[in-house]
Amino acid sequence: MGRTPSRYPDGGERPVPQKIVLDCDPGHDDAIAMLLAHGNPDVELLAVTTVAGNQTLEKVTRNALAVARVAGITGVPFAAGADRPLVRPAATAADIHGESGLDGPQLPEPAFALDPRHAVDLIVDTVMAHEPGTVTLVPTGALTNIALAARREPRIVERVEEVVLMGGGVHVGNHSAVAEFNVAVDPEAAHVVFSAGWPVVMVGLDLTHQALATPDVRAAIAAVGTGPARFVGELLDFFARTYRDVQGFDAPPVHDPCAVARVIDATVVRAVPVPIAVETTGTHTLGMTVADFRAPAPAGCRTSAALELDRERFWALVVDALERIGEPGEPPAAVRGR
Ligand code: PIR
Ligand code: CA
Repeated sequence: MGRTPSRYPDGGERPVPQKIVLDCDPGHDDAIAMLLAHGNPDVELLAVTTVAGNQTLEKVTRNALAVARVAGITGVPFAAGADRPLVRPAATAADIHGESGLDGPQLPEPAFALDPRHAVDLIVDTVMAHEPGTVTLVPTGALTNIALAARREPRIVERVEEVVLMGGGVHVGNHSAVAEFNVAVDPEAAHVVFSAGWPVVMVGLDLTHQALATPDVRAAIAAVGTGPARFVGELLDFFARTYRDVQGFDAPPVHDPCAVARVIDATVVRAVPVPIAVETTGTHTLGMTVADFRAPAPAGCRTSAALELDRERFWALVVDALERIGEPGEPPAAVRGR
C-alpha cells in the first residue's frame, strides 16, 4: 500500500512526521486512534494523556497502558489527567464501552509505569519543549485537560500548530438530540478550547458517522492476521454490539481515529472554516456546537468543521498502520525466517 503524503488543508506539504499529543479516554475508538497514531509514519506520538470520560480516570488510564503494550508503544510518556469535568459531575459511557471502558478483548498488564507528571503539565512541557508551530494536539475525549493546559500556560495557545479534536457536530448529537458526548460531558472546557484563538478542527459526528466499521472493513482488518489486528477485531465485535443495541446502528462509527487521520492527511478528512460556539447554558441544547453557516466564514476565523470523509482512504490508513505494527516484540516480517 502506498504511503499517503502528508498535506496541509491548502494542499502544501507538511513537515513529516507531524508531532502530536494524543489526549484520550480509551475507549474502543480511542484505542484504535492510538494504534493508527503509532503505526502511521507521518505522525510522531510525543505523549499520551488521559482524561475521565468513557470511564473513570483510573480505568481509562489503565486501558491506555494496556493498548500501549498491545501496540508495542515504548519510549512515549503516558500521564493521567483530570478525573472529572471543570464544573459538572462526572459522566461515563459504560452503555457503549462497558464496565472496564474497553470491554471485549483480554487486556494485558501494563508494560511500563506512568509519567509522574499530571497530564496538564506533560502537555504544557511537551508543547514548550518543541519549536513553535510544530506540535498538534489531538483530543479524543472530554476537553478538560486541554482547557486546563491553556490556562496553566497561555503561551501554548500561540505555540500549538492546531487542535484537531474528535467532538461536537453540526447536524447530529449522540449524548442528546444536539450534543456530542465529549463536548457535552465538559461544555465549559469545550468553550475554552473552541474560543482560545488557536486553530481548531472539529472532527464531529457529521464526519465520524461516515467511518462505519462495515463487514468489508472488519474483514480487511482480520486479514492482517496479527495480534494487534485481532485485538482491534475484538474491540469492534463489542463496539458493534453495543452500538446496535443502544443506538440502532448496523455498523459502529469509529470516531477517534478520524481525528488522527485528519492530521495524517487533510484530504481524507475534509473540513470547512466556520465560526463555532459551544452552548453552555441551554436547557435542551447544553453542549451543542453551534456552527454559523449563514455567510462565508469571516477572515481570521480559527475554527473549522470536518464534514466529508474519504472512507476508502481512511480505512486503508488504519489497515496500513496495523500492517506496519506487525507483531510487536518480534522482528519485522522482512527479517523473520532468515
Ligand atoms: C462514543 C463515545 C461516547 C459515547 C457514545 N455513545 C459513543 C466516545 C468515543 O470514544 C468518542 O471519542 C466520542 N465519545 C464520541 O461521542
Ligand atoms: Ca474518546
